[in-house]
Amino acid sequence: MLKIWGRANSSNVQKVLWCCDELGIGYERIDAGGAFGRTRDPDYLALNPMGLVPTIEDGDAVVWESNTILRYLATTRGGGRLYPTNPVARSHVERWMDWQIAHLVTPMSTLLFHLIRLPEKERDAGAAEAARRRGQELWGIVERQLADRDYIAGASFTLADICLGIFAYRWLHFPIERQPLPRVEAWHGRLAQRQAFATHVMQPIT
Ligand SMILES: N[C@@H](CCC(=O)N[C@@H](CS)C(=O)NCC(=O)O)C(=O)O
Repeated sequence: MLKIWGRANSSNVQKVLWCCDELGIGYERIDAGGAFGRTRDPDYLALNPMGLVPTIEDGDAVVWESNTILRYLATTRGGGRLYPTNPVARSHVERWMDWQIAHLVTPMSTLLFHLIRLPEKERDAGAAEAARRRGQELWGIVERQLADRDYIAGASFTLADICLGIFAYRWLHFPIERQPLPRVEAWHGRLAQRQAFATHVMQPIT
């Protein structure tokens, strides 16, 4: 049985849970990170030297970095429809996965911490506002990407939708001012029809 280490309110853990459900992969999830701790214990650090979640154990194989986990699961569990083997089609999926981790995560994390997660007296309204403005720019890029396609990388749902979809839910539910993004909202609506998104992502943001 696949073992997933990580608390269920983590965006990066949610990616893995969502992917498992899409591919029909059974798993055991073990709470770790945040208030659950465990990630600084020597046995956890031996699995993942960053001391972050998620980490998966698949038999003897240990994989960490959420987007790497998604690629591993799709590759080992017949997930070609989510992660095409054609190099050009694959590059369309991968570039958005990389874009999420290289660009989108920064303002989205700042918003999470400075609007929700930090105690109120530690929140920095200026940092939150700068992140909101950056987030608006980045989601504007996604809005334009969706001009001629239903999903991030083309006509069908892929790993790229998992990586960005979790953050779209947050962007659309953070208590912030947002310029309208009709295509992003329509795409989010399509994701919301998927059972795994409803189960793992459409949850209180904490
Ligand atoms: N790039 C890493 C980031 C992992 C990461 O930052 N995880 C956060 C949760 S989303 C974490 O472990 N935070 C510390 C904690 O939960 O204790 C990935 O995608 O897996």
